[in-house]
Amino acid sequence: MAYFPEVEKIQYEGPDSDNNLAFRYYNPDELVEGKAMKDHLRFSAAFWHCMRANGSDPFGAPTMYMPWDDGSNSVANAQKRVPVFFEMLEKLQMPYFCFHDRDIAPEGDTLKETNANLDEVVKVFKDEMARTGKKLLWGTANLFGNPRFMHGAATSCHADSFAYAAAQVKKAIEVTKELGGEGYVFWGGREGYMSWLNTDMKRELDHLAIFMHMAVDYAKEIGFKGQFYFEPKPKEPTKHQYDFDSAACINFLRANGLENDVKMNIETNHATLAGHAVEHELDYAGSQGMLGSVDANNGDMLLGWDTDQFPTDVYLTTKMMLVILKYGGFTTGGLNFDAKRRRESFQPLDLFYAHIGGMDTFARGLKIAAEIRKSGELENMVKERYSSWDSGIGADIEAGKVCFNCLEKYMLEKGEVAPLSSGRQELYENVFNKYIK
Ligand code: XUL
Ligand code: CO
Repeated sequence: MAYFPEVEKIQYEGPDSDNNLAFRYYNPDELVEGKAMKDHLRFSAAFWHCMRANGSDPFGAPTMYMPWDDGSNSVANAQKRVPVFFEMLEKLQMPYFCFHDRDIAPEGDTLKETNANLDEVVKVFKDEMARTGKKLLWGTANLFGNPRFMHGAATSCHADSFAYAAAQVKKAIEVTKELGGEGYVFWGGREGYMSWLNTDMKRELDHLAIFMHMAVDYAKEIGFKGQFYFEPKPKEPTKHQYDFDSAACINFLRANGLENDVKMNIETNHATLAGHAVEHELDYAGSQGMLGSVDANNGDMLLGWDTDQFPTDVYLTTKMMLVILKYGGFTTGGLNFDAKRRRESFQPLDLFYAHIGGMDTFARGLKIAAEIRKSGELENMVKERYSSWDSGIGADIEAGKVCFNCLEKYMLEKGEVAPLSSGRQELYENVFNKYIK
């Protein structure tokens, strides 16, 4: 169409295709475990990375070639970006998108003006959504960019920053509802601290809980039915982010009575920064009944920051899909590409190569994960590893039938534990590898 004339709608052509503008694995209607791939994967593109990441870094100027953008901070320019984004979604067969309030519309001089700007751009989103049938996976608010949030937003030492953030999130939830959003994400931004010396941690954490409760209450008040998510990230921009990882976030939610209203949005690169593998983060959230959605990307093991690269590692996506399938798949959530092109990949066409790669890598991971599950080989090995819990003393412990006294008696009679079995990590890795085809 208008903005990407060199790209036709991307079609599935199969693994042997030589066409780099085709899917080799993502075949939206193909059934995997009885469900269409598109319904398993629920792909989403991030407006901020696609339309606003200009390629600048701390050492260099913007590099991205975006001929549709006049570079100004006007509402008209913000509106012009929207159909470009939707043309990209259409050509990629991408069913969902996500946005931050400040990515889609510029701030004005007052909150009132800023809200009015947002409304003007939201109108264009509504039109484009109606025209294309694309849907909003989740919305969120940028509570970290403006200097008024330099000390944080909900956890700021300044009450006014908290109040502004609340007003901003109120509006962002309203807009998300207006666009039929299926979720709303809290990501800490600057909800953390740099120096312990100047920080009242308990007070900040209490404020964060008050803030999230207000958001949840307001959503109920206006009838917003979308799912709330909390997105962990251990550092960057602050040294100690309160939303460090799944375990820390879930502890915070439970400690503050938010566990029934908020699930987790797990991002691969954030898991890595926390010193975890993403499958660990997903499984932790899933095991607690809180696996909601995924920000799909990849970091660079040699760089210690949030590089937000597109995922191209089939081992990674296979493990991710194994966890996601294990917990029954997505309901409200999906795979949102919170990923951007490298600054050297500056041409519009690179947006397509980037997303095609990410989509294909997840589709391939899904198919391999389904094969692994179908064979039951790995599952049976794990089951066998824990078999001492299926009968005898193990089953009694799990059933809560025994106490320390009984276990002492049992062990005094037995004298020593039964022979242990090998962990066979290398065998597990070999078996897993066997399926990567
Ligand atoms: C930041 C990040 C955010 C959240 C939404 O690292 O991942 O884009 O996904 O605010
Ligand atoms: Co993210």
